[in-house]
Amino acid sequence: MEVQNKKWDMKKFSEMRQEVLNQWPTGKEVDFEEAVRYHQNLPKNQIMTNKLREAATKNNTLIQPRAGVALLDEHIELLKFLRQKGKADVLPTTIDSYTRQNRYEEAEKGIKESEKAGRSLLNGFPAVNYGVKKCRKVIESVDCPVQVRHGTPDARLLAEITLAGGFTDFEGGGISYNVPYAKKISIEQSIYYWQYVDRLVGIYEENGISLNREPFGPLTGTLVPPCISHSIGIIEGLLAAEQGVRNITLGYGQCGNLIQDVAAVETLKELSAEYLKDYDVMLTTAFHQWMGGFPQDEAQAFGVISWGAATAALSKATKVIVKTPHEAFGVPTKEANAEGLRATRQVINMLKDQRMISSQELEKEKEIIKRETRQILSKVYELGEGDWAKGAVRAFEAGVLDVPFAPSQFNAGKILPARDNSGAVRFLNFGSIPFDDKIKEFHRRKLAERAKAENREVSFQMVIDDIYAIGQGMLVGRMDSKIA
Ligand code: 8ZB
Repeated sequence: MEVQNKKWDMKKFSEMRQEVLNQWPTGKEVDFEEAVRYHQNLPKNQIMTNKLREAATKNNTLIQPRAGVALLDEHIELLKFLRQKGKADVLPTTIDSYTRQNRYEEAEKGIKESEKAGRSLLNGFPAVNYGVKKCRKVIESVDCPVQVRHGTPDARLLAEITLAGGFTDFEGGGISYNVPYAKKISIEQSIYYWQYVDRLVGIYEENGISLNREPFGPLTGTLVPPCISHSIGIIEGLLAAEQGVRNITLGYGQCGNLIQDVAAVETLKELSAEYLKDYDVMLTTAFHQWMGGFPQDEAQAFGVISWGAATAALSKATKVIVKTPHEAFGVPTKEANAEGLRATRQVINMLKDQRMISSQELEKEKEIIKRETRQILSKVYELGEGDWAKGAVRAFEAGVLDVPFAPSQFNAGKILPARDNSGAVRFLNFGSIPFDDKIKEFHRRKLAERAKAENREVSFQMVIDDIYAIGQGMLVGRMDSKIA
């Protein structure tokens, strides 16, 4: 198989569909025509694209938690709680790890054991096992749009069931839900699986049902330079649009330096509009509060959460994905989850009418991110001989696309990021990223400034120190100044 960025024809899609729907008994509940009618009757306020369009028009930033538990009633109660006590604008359903790996037998056991124990023993909601009707129970219990959030290289059946089940937004992509999540699945394979998901969404669109797709911006979540996540997000956006997707939210994970982060969200908007100009798509943005290691202390965690909220508001991201004070420990209680939302809401409200002053520094940072992203994407396009899917596969082989700290054996893993003296994420190792000398020189100079300030050499130790810094109460990993 060589994957191509070309819209699938109905024959190819329908043949695969039979196979997909047979993967688990609940696949039989999917009746596409009936699902279209179900969506036609959904209240307007439960359609994600409506909420996103309204927020984008008014320059508002929506707040969204992550949440998912094993038992249906408990999951419904959780979502209602986050809406009522956390004032979430839009809700998620986070899928458990077994389902993400297509291990539905084990998910089934997880449900049974959770029922026995009377509490969730899975780390998310096993939507495939529950099937279409039970997904609709979730949707009908709340009064806002609900998105599927997961981490699944092969999400074909999950998409069939949840979209037929009334979810109006589906996270992920062929690169962003493979490279950070899987070791052994080729990029080609996961792009192919995700073309199916995108084509499915495209077919809903062709039937008048507006759905949203959101590539997973943060990737590994730790010190990912903006140009890397921008390049991958834009490629996934292009692949989705080719299959008929009309509404795309591109994501970015907070790095921690305000100017770099605002520059990142602004350039994500500008670059994606530029690269997707030939497609009729609505583009919006999702800002993820810090995705790396968190402090254990809840008060410190609220500091991190609030700084993410401030950055989201100042960058005018369409949506912010909210962390909780339990982040360092795992799946949060619903109370902690609502607290993260309320802290975020407070800051967003206080900043919504303020703007970042356009400064030379901000403009310079934007220019750098744009040049870097364009240089990467040009090379991807060249390697693919004009085909973004082929280009993506070959770019990973060549290390032209390279995600730091990713488990995938199809990722070169040669680049190394480190913070500069103001905490912006720079490149310590370029691997095979195709930057020109001017950009390489810029990164070297920025890291040299930090080295001088800390009176040490630029080295791998900085990378390690930076990985742990926020969890230890800092942004830049200067080993002399931990507070925790
Ligand atoms: C890649 C996403 C990781 C983030 C959170 C983690 C982390 C995962 C759940 C969840 C609430 C869940 N996360 N699963 N949050 N409920 N079932 O996603 O804590 O922040």
